This record gives sequence, C-alpha cells and structure tokens, in this order.
Amino acid sequence: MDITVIGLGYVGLPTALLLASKGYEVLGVDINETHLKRIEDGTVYFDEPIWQKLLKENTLNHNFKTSDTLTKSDTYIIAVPTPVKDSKLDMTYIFNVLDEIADVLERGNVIILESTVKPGITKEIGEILYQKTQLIPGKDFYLAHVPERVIPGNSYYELINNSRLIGGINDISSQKVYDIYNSFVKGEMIKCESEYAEISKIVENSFRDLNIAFANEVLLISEKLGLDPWKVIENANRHPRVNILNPGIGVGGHCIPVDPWFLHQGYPEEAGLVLQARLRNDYMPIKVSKDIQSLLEKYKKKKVAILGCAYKPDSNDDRESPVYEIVKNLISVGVEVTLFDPNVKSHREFKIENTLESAVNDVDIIVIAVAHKEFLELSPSVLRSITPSIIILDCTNMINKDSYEANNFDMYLLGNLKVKGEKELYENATVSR
Ligand code: SAJ
Repeated sequence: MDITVIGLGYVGLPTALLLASKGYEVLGVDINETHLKRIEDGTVYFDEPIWQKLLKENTLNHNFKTSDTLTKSDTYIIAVPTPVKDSKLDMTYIFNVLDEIADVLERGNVIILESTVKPGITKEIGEILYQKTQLIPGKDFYLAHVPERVIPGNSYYELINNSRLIGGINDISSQKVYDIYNSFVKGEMIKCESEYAEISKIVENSFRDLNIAFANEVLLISEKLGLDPWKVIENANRHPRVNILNPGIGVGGHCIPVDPWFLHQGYPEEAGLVLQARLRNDYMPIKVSKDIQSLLEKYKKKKVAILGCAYKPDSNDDRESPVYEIVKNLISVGVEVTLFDPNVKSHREFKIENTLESAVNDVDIIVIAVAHKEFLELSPSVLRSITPSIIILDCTNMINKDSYEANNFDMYLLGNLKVKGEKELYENATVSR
C-alpha cells in the first residue's frame, strides 16, 4: 500500500478517496466496525453524492481498500478525532495510532497529522516515535502537520481548492508531504514549521467562535434594550468594514466549539477572550430554553415541537448540536418535546419523529431551530393544516413572519419575544445549566 489513512471520518475518508483517484493505492483504516461495514457496502454517510461515486470507482479499480488493522505503508495520514473532555484536549486516539505505526515504521516513511492539535504536538509525536523505534524524525522518517480546513457540506470543493498549510518538522518533511498533496490540491500550499500550522488551525476556528459570540452578545444587549437584535445587526453591517455574523441557538459541530479549548488549555492567561466567547456561545441554548419556557408559561401550555437537529442548515450532521442541549433543558423542567429534522433520522438519546406532521400534530409551540431549506420553503397554510399550534418561535430570522401572521400564527423571533407591541416575557424563567 502506498498510503494508509487512519480514521475514515469527515476528513479521512474524502482525503483517502481523492488520493486513490489520483492513482495512489490507499488503505483506509478505522476501528469502528459498523462504520467500516457501511463503507465496504459502498455507503458514505455524509451528504455530498460525489463521495459515494468516488468510493465506488476507487473500490472497483482496487485503489481503495479498508481494514480495521494498520499494516506497512510508505505514508501514514492520521485523521482521528481529538475531542475535548472537561475542557482539555484528549489525545488518546492519536497515541493509540502512534503505537500501531511504531510497530511497522520504516526508514523513508512519511507521517502526516491532519487531526487538530495544540502547538508543539507534532514535534512531540516525532520524539515519541523515536523513543519507540530509534528512527530519527526528519532524517529516518518524515513528519508534518497538515490541518484540514473544509466545511462539511462542501468538502469536495474545499479539499481541492482551499489553501493548505504544510507544517513539516523540517524542510525535507514539508517537501515530501507537499509532493503528496500536490496530486489533488489546487489551492495554494504554504510550507511552514509545524508550530505555525498547529496554531493557525486553532486560531482560525477560535476567530469564528469569537465572532459568533459577539453576534450573540449583540442579541442579548439589544433584547435588554427592547430592540430587535436582527435590525441592530443589519444596521451595523451597513458600515463598509463591519460584518457581524448571525446570532443563534449556539455553536455546534466538532470544530468551532472544540478548538478554542485547545488554545485556552495551553494559554489560560492570554486566552481570556477565547474563553469568554466559548462561555457566551454555550449560554445560548440555555437562553433559548428559557425563552421557550417563558412562552409556554405565557400561553399556559406545555408541549413543544423543535424543528431541526443538525448543527447547521441543510446538513445531516448533528455532532455537538445545541438543539440537544435545549431539548435536555426543557425535558428537565417537565416540558414535553417532539423533534423533527428532514436530514437527521435518529439520535441515541432522543426520539426523532419520522415526519413533520407527527412532530407538530399535538403541540402548543413550534420552534424553528435550524434554517433547513425544507422549513424555509414550508407553506404556512400547509403547516396550519397539520398542527393545532398557533405559536412559532423562529430562532433563525429566516422565516417569512408576515405570511405566517397572515395565517393566524403568533410569530416570535429569537431575541425579540414581543408580538404586536408586547413587553418582555422572561422574568420567570427557571432553566439552569
Ligand atoms: N454559526 C452561528 N452564526 C454564524 C455562523 C455559524 O451561530 O453566523 C454556528 C452554526 O450554526 C454552527 C456553528 O456556528 O452551529 C459552526 O458552523 P460553521 O459553518 O461556522 O463551521 P463548521 O464547524 O461547519 O466548520 C468550521 C470551519 N471553520 C471556519 O470557518 C473558520 C471549517 O473551515 C473548518 O474546516 C471546520 O470548522 C473544522 O473542521 O475545523
């Protein structure tokens, strides 16, 4: 095998398939049996059809094979998760992979780390492998950190066209890795020291977290002023150099709510803003739960349908979705909740209804949590015909308020729970984290 990719998730599998399509013989390794079986059956679980096609083609021409065991290879690409536990980076998956690589590592091999890590880890990995094998990093084998930057949902385009940082532990490592990625990357490739690649990746995602946190803070402040936050942001964004992002129910996914903790863990004194942004964004699902509770109290009702489980619009990815935090909070205070998402069919803890109708046919309040196109295109008269509810809370600011009001719904907007001149509603909220 030319290249072994370890971890066949959102990053590993697409990378493996692109390399296979360029003629490399690629072995994809994963420890999750169900996941491997699905891939062996020709199924890719994320929603870009191109990956399904590439999987089929490369399996047929034998350029791509899968296994649960790592074997000898020229190049190893590590794309396993680096989760955060109790606000700390958990490197267990990487350490396990290193044990396996050490058993087969040979002179001249190349190791590429795609998983997000904190600064310094790539060189530490070199040292760990040296201790295990006596092979000298940068001389006997080559090592680099190449962080991925793709957005789930557009990964084919972005894997090929995004700019990539090639962070070698020395020049020759960077060059070896550059030559491999050069087979499929059309974006700019910058060779740099491994520390630059490591810090850049976590700074990028922290930047986005911070900006979303600011939008959420503007929402909270505007609301306190009794103003519509969405209008405040729209007005501020008329400035040519201001671009405030969208406030919302919180930040999900496996990257943006996770990576800032890597910065904070390494540099707690310096990363004060980063910490505050995390806390601000983590507060949003609590706030939304309080708002829903307030509406229920106001109308003396107790059943809620939440529309949308994915962590972002038009995606089937519900990793770290703030929606589940809201559901948990509501259930803990005795609210009855139904859930529906056109793209997410099941969850290990909560029941997800099969149809929109079964989610809304017996509820008092409907919450639009995620701006999936199916919800934006939903006709108010159709919704009216399948639900007794008259109350909608739109957390996306994407729903056409007027057309719903014309169909006799009471429309509320996240951050502006006033309807037809009403005053504040949430003095009595009791949900706590
Ligand atoms: N969100 C808001 N308001 C906004 C934009 C996003 O609340 O204005 C929320 C979304 O609803 C979602 C979360 O933020 O819950 C994250 O979504 P996202 O689309 O911003 O980002 P991800 O997590 O899908 O992908 C990010 C990307 N990083 C940046 O944009 C800096 C991607 O390029 C990275 O490759 C990816 O993280 C990763 O793997 O690190």
